[in-house]
Amino acid sequence: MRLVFSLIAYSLAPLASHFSIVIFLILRGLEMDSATLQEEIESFFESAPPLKDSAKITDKLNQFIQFDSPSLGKGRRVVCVTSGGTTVPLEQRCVRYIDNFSSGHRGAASTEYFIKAGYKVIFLYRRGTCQPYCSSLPEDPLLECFEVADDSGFQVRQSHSEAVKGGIRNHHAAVAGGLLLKLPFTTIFEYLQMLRIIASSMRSLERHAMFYLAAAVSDFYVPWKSMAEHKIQSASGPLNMRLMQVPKMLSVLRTNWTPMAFCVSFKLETDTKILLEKANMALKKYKMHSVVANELLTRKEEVTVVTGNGNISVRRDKTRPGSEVEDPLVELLVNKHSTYIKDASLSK
Ligand code: 9Z3
Repeated sequence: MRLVFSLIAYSLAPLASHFSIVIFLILRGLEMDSATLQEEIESFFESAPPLKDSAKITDKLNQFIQFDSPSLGKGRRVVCVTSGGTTVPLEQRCVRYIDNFSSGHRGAASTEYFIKAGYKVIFLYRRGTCQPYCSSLPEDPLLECFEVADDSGFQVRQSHSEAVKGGIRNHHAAVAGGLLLKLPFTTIFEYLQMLRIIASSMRSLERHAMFYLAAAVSDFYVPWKSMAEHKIQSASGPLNMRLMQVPKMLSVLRTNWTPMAFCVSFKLETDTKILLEKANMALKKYKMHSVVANELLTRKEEVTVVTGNGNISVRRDKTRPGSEVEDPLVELLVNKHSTYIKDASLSK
């Protein structure tokens, strides 16, 4: 790529017309941009603490993707749903960290709708956040759903028995049926390393792969090597800290890791005035197929799906009690994914 840019640029430069100089500068700019991003990404991964169990995770992923589809799952669609916020540790033996807000509800609910629509789901989630098939359970299911029986065994409380039975049944069916693989992360380092491994295992699925990137990912981080090893001491006075920018992995995901996958990212803002403009920028800059724009306070009621062909507003059906915006949202994206797969077969 770099060579091509240089060749075109250098062959145009001698023309010395105004036009060729402009092209020359644009191409040089593009070349520099992609080279710098590549360097930033390499330096991020090199400086990250090695991911524990990466070989085990790769094995699990390969087994999951190949299960019931010996031809590397070409017929079956697989979606990677990311969910929850990443943490940014401030100390290597971490006592303090910066967090990104996300309860994990969007990711967990969407996972259930994707499975219903016939997808296999890789659920990459932040430890401790909402889980699929648990939305009807109380906050502390173990302590609130069970009671000690007379014979000193324990039983499900009558009031929660339907929710517990339904949750266990659906979760078991999804996992045993090879439709759900759950992988937990905590830090930004774990999240991005796992996303890269997942992308490389999904590459062979080509257009049948989808990314649904609902996790709230930190934009800033402290490089592992420049991070304090021990707990930062407050006796030293106010804390000055320089955070590096996390390189935007969305563009490498799209162009290098899984170039054929259908990619949906999310844009969260608290100021509605800039939301759609930012989502549009993300669509173009990272070459996403769709960007789901949502505002923090109304995110459970409505979202806007921003695409190259215009914006689509998606709302929760208020007339149905318990309805969720993820239901029509996933339906819309599944249809878009179908069109994307069909387009490839038409152009063959
Ligand atoms: C989202 O926008 C999600 O929809 C929410 C879901 C995190 C708001 P909950 O988990 O909330 O149901 O409580 N996720 C993406 C947020 C994000 O970090 N996006 C980046 C950005 O906006 C782009 S990758 O810059």
